[in-house]
Amino acid sequence: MSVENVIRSVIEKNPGEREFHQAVREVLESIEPVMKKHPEFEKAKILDRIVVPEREIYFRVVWEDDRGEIQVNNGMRIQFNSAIGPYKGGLRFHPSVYRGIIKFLGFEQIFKNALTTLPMGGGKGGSDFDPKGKSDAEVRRFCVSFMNELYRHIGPNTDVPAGDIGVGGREIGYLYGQYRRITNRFESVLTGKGMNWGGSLVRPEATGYGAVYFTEEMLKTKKETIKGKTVAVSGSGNVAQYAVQKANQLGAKVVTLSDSNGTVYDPDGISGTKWDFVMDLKNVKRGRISEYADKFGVDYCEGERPWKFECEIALPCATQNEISAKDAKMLIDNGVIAVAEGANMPTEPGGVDLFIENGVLFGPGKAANAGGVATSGLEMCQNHIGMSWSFEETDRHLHNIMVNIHKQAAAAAEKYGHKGNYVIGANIAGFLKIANAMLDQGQS
Ligand code: NDP
Ligand code: 2IT
Repeated sequence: MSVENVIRSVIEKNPGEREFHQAVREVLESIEPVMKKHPEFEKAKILDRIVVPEREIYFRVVWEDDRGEIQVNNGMRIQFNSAIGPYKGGLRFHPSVYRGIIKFLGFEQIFKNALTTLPMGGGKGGSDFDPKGKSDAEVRRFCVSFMNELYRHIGPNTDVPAGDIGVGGREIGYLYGQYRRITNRFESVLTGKGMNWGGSLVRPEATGYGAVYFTEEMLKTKKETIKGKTVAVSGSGNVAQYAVQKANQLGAKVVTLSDSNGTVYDPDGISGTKWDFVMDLKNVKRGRISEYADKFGVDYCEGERPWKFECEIALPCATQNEISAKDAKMLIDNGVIAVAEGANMPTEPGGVDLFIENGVLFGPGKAANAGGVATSGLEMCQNHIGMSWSFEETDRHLHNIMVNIHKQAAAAAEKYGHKGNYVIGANIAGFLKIANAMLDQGQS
């Protein structure tokens, strides 16, 4: 089938899964020139195959809340593609989770993981469970119940989940504890583990740091650096927190953070003890970002995103579709020169087009936020050899991987006549690896 026909069939066969349609369209439209050059892919029906998950697992998660009431949530794991390694990708716990979100994330993960150069296939999972406002005991009971089903589908050489929205160190701990109890095995079945039980240094920092390293690589092509630049960051979770830290370390000034309720704007910069306050607020107290504005007497914009504020660099680190075409226009009018997606698919297609048409350096999620999963790959590698590397060594690996992803995306873009277009470049470079692996392995 032609690219347009495959997209049409995906829409027909997966009704109502808007985010999945969006992710498929973006990848497939940019690999059209590759398909023209490689008739063998069309003959082997690579496109028809790549848009269908190898396996989808749906289950019921029943748990008891602190009042003794029974609660029921959905649970899922979508094992999308294992042509280059065991399924690998995070778990998302958020009320918005349904099949279309996990499928879009799993599909993106295939190409992202291929770009890291590490042997990891693509998968994603999650639940519509909302950890917000739940006690630790409730979160633990939920995680135990979730793992009671998930454990039979995962394994160190089969499928290795990790964190995503709503799943951080606390949740990975409860999930891992239950896996170990049920299976009687201490093995590399999850990443993002605690440092005393098989975790890797730099994994908590990796996605945010990686997004900033990627930004630096893009800026280098224009003989620019992040030093002295004003940066707008969205979100205030794991990815946002460490994007802010690395941007600060490299001499930039971060003026915004947000959550699903609103945005704080601090023209003096979110650094030093202010950054420490955010870490405590979000990771220990589990409070709202508006408390930052109360504490430091800065502006809080209820119900708004950060994109109206002047900045040279924008790092969307919250969630999908958080930069509309209108937001992109505001950013461009205010002089943005680089946008790197710490989140998965945070920019709507109209926004992506505007950035590219206007010469803004635009790093798509599957390249710019690949540092997280890459460091998960490094965690698996350390688990397999039974050793752990220092912070500096792991960070050096992460940095090299981000430089390499930038190189691969830039080279593929140039080769196919779209110099500087990292969307096309990342999609083509990732796709070629997967398509060739699928071809080599026959009709899997
Ligand atoms: P966290 O749960 O730690 O933080 C998520 C942040 O985004 C919170 O500030 C949250 O606000 C905000 N947010 C979540 N959903 C929405 C929404 N619907 N509207 C507005 N704001 C929202 O997650 P992470 O930092 O881990 O993940 C952030 C993004 O980065 C996601 O897109 C994820 O897929 C992506 N990513 C994460 C990686 C990782 O290693 N963790 C790796 C690669 C990508 P609130 O508290 O109000 O919900
Ligand atoms: O979107 C992502 O790449 C992640 N949430 C991280 C996945 C992982 O396996 O570390």
